[in-house]
Amino acid sequence: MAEDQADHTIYPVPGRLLDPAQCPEPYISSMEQYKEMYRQSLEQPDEFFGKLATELLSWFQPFQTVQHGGLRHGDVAWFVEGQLNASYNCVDRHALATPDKVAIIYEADEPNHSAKITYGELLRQVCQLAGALRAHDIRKGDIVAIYMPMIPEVVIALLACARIGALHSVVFAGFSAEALRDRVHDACSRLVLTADQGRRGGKTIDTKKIELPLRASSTIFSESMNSEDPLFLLYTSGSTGKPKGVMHTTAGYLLGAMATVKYVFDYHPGDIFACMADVGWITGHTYIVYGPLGLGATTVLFESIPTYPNPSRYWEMIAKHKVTQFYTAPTAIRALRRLGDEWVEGHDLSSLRVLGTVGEPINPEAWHWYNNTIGKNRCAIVDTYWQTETGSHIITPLPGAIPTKAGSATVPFFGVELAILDPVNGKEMAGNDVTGVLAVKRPWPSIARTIYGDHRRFFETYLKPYPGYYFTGDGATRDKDGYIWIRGRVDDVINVSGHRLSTAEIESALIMNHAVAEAAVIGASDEVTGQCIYAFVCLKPGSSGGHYGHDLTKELVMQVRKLIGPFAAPKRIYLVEDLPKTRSGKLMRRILRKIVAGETDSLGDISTLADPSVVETLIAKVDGV
Ligand code: 6R9
Repeated sequence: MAEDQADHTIYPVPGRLLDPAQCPEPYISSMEQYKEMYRQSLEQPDEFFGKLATELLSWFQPFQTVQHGGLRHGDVAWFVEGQLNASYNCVDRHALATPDKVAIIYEADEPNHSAKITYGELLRQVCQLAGALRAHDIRKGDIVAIYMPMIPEVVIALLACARIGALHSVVFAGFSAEALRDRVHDACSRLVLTADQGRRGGKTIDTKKIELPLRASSTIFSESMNSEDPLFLLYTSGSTGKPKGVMHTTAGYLLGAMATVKYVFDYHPGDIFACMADVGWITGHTYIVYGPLGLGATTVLFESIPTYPNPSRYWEMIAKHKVTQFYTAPTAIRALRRLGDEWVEGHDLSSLRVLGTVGEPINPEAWHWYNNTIGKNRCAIVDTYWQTETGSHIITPLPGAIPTKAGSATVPFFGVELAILDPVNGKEMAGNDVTGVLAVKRPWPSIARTIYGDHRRFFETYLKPYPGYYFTGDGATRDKDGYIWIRGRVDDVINVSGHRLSTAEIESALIMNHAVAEAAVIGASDEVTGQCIYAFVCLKPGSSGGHYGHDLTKELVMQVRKLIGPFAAPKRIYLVEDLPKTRSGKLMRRILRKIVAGETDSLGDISTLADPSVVETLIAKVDGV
């Protein structure tokens, strides 16, 4: 791997963030303070997390044991004996203290249809739905599937389930009926909560009618839950097999969500927190709902898409609501960068302090654009690495403390003890300047506890590959300064003539070309070199066509040779209109691999693609060359 090709320029914490005249004082304001707290979190975890859980959460009954069990046996437990309720923590206590504070800013598909919901109103609505669920005989431990668009009712539905101790299982509203059915069956859900329809980008998305009669009801008291009672299931696809119902429990998950909103986004009272994910994904669960509401923050619920009615939508919204923390995915950043800076100009982005990204490695070009054009070099950029299974961030910079590098997720969060393992012998690779698979050496509060109904699969996927460790499935480098660079899923690593290459790295090299908007790289089998590289390249508007296309592929090959090395040069480059991506923006390289291998009759599940028709177009393209 050519990790030494990375740009190691260090970007210090922007001075503005440390100037009390301009910004609230960050909770962690130096590298030394981070190191000291991190050390404490590992050396005295009971004290560290016991204190944090007492400070951030409200308990019906206090815990006595901070942590129990471990990764070797897959019996992790936190805050044992404690009793609490997530809905009480996210709603009631704030409704009591600050009933008129805005809890949710609903930024509807149509920009002029926004609405605000206070904590007092949120409590009323959550109680109303919780009462209706009880009237339908939904009880503690039952599973309720939620299939709803990005409207306030989806947040209310999550909190109403949590209130009565039912587990929610949100199925992204863009999934097909078939995918919904699989997930409802797997979880034996007792009820499906849905809405009439949603709107996105000016289009109507039909879901269904709400089945539930809502009666005006008085306060529904929240159920007292044990710390380790399950809070929700969330289905996520593995590299093979049917989707897994990842299960999170109450106290540890909620603590992870709240602690990271506080420290990673440096949330202060009065901030306006805007996470652009869909509630159907873990990012929406943790950073639209549980994290911000747990802290009593104002959270933005964005129903639309970044380009509706035009590509200024995000920036207009930030200016309108004076957003302080903004969180999105690299794919959105690249798409907006490609459309040009004129869509950003003229919008007042001065309220922003922290800009976050999540979901995939961010290529340096996109990072710099985010930092310069959106952040005006006066905001912290937090590239947050985590997974559905980790519940909350596990590797990330902290705004006031950690200098950044473009494309590195930097350092572990509190309580997360990382290890880079040799993929062949499973041995830990000590020191800096090492590349291997990324694992975690001990449990942290928000780690998933199991896969619903299949603890064996949980164990075999995450705990058995490297006994004693949680295996992330990602490759990573710890560079000379101890910073972590995520290399992508280990199944996306390509081995050409014994050279290990990361797809992300070659893609990053391709995207440096002014004509390129996006690139996807896969390994194809090759008689001589074992694997060779195929690249699918999406051009910026106006860059495609004719002879230019031919010369461009040569130019791109040269560019990769120059930036990484001759062994990394793609053997073939396809210029394409679109790439196969999931609705959350993840590239499905698996599909490209199958197409290239001619295995188009075994493409597997393509129902999660944002646009399944791209598959046919790609097949035609590959066959035609
Ligand atoms: C939160 C979320 C998890 C996978 C993960 C990794 C990739 C997420 C990343 C990142 C590089 C980051 N990933 N954040 N890769 N840098 N900052 O996305 O959860 O949908 O479960 O995906 O996403 O490959 O293993 P999930």
